[in-house]
Amino acid sequence: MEKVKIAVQKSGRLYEDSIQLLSKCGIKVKATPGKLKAEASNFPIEVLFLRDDDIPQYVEDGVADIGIAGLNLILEKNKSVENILALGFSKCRLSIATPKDVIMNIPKDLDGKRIATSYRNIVQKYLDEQNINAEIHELSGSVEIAPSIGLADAICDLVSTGSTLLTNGLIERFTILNSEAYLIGNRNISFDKQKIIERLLFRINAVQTAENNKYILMNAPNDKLDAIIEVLPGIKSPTVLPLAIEGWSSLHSVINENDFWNIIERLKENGAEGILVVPIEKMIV
Ligand code: PRT
Ligand code: ZN
Repeated sequence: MEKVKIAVQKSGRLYEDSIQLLSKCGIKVKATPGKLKAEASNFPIEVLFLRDDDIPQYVEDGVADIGIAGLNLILEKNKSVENILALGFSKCRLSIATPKDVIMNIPKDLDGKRIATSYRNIVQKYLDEQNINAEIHELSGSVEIAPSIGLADAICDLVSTGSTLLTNGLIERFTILNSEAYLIGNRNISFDKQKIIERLLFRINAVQTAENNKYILMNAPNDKLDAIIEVLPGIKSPTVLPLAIEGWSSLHSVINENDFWNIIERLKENGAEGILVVPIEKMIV
């Protein structure tokens, strides 16, 4: 039977979450250290372990059918691949930063400046869009030290906690891209492989939906039920079950992570008691 080849970073910031995603989808992959390939034992997929920089090219060429890489890298490499799905991990931003004595209030202040970066293409596109004339110095690493050694006035690099900028005396000025890991795919996938990828996407979707939702249970006096049901969304509507005590019910529902605290507060105000919140492992709607 045909197998889908998925390219995953072999070590680094994307590795753990990529493998964990497959595992949450019930796909068992036994990675042996130093080995380039691993086959899943219970799903028609083969994992190729590569440097993240090579993943877009391998997917374009069809050496891998799909792959996981950061949006920053995908856009910088600018290969002909399909961006299938945002995966929600390895979140970071690509930002312009400068030492504090450089005046930098609006992007146009970059005019005439030298910018050190490993993201030449993304930065050039940004400069063109903003009609800014600046010089790009391409560096493959340690971009954050460029201003202190006099190589550049500004840098454009990935930021997550901001501590690297802080230790190097740099201030984050403008974000030019918000990035996260994406699933990318080759543009000419056979019908059989497409079917396998659809099965994988179905599972990823169930995992993602579950992570964005919580199962909630609570008790309430029957005369408060209407008000509480008003607050609870649920997939269709909340489940209401009678408690052993006369005049009380138990309500079960699913709520979204985003309005979680709002809903809890309103439930309490409306007379809910003994509220339990439980993580959901998979959710198929
Ligand atoms: O060996 P290989 O080429 O495969 O790996 P790599 O060293 O090129 O990549 P890796 O593992 O460092 O990063 C892989 C991907 O993780 C990146 O392409 C991003 O999509 C994502 N990511 C998320 C990050 C960060 N957060 C991040 N903070 N990549 C790099 N950084 C670096 C940044 O460049 C800077 O040096 O961390 C520093 C800043 O971090 P803070 O926390 O101090 O702000
Ligand atoms: Zn890399």
